[in-house]
Amino acid sequence: MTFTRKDFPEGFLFGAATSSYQIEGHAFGGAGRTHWDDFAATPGNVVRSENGAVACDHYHRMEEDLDLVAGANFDLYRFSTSWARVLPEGRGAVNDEGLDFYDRLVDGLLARGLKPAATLYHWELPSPLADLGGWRNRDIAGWFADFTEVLMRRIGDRLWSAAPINEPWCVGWLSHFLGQHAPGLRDIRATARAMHHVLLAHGRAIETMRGLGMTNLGAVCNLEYATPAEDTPEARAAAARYDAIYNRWFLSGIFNGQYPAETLEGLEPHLPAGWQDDFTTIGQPLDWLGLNYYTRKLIAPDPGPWPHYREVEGPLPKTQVGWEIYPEGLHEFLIRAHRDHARGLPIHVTENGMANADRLVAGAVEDPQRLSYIEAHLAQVRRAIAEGVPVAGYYIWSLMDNYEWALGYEKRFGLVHVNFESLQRTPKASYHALARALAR
Ligand code: IFM
Repeated sequence: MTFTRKDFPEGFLFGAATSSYQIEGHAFGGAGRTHWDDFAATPGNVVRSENGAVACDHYHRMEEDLDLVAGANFDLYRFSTSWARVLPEGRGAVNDEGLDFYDRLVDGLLARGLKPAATLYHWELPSPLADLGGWRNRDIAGWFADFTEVLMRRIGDRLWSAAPINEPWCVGWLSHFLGQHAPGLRDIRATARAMHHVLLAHGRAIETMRGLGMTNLGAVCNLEYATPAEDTPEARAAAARYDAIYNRWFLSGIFNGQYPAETLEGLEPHLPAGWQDDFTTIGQPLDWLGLNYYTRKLIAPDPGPWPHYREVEGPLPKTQVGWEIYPEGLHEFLIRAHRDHARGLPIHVTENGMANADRLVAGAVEDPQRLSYIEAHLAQVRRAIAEGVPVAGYYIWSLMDNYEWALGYEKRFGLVHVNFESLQRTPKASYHALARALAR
């Protein structure tokens, strides 16, 4: 490692991140069915039709996994909670076993001196709510607020931070326009509604948590840097449209009380009536902003229907999932998010990391590519801090190899290798290097 903890401001937080459906094992502990179980059971959606029924069996191995977080000298663990584990039908009857699980998780973190950073929703919508239209139905904001209340009455008193929804772009665009995530729709009207309702639900959850007296509440958005594929006005306009849909819709909605003009061009006719009146709820004051950053895209104009662009293969080195490695994009987004949206709020890099074709050889995993990736992105974080951006934390995706959604189990993002047959955990070289760099 080319850095240690001392190269960052006093109190800067280093963390590891995971999510419920990707690690817990949804077949265990009385969790209800989710739209990811349905999506994965439909041939062609997920590599080998794999699902999160067992995943890393974190449900039964939680203590061992929390020891791994502490063993790397992290300050914080970012986890998510499954709506369907707490409320198997999405509404109504509570699964006490599910609440007990998250209660033990929070206590286990505190016992190890780790800060619990919770995200309420990381994509596993209960199937009975999907039957009612899921994110297309405005009522989801109320259902989500009710889930928030049930869960946070139980664990909210001991959390270090909480955010309602992980990566609203994935909930809205990736799942309803591109059809690559559950529920797998490709429908512009569904997209517009999901893109709006996900922010409304975010706002209602913040209101609910404030009502319970909780503090340190934030939002977690994923951003992807858009580079024009050629030096033409058309390509620049296409990249700006991509940027508006991916990056600015959510940040502007939450912090600026409006949606970007380039997105309204295509989505406004499909938004629900009265959408402009929801910005007071959507814009509930926050205490921090979380950014998830991995890559950039080269964008070219396209004569087809709105949004009139297409992605072009880029020349930079790529990770196991084919994403170009472009650390400068993280610097750019930290500057932009501070200047245009968060305006002085602490910013946390809530996810950053890479998938690599890691192999266990003689009991060890050498992953120098991951170390370089982390070092390069941390260098951009330090650059932004030096330029006055209040970056307060950096969390690695992910603690361990896990279920990479439509890509199944073969893409390895973890600091810890998981053998998905035996479920044995083996810390990789990057884990050991981080543990040394973060030693107090
Ligand atoms: O695995 C995902 C995670 O669920 C959300 N952010 C990006 C990660 C890598 O694709």
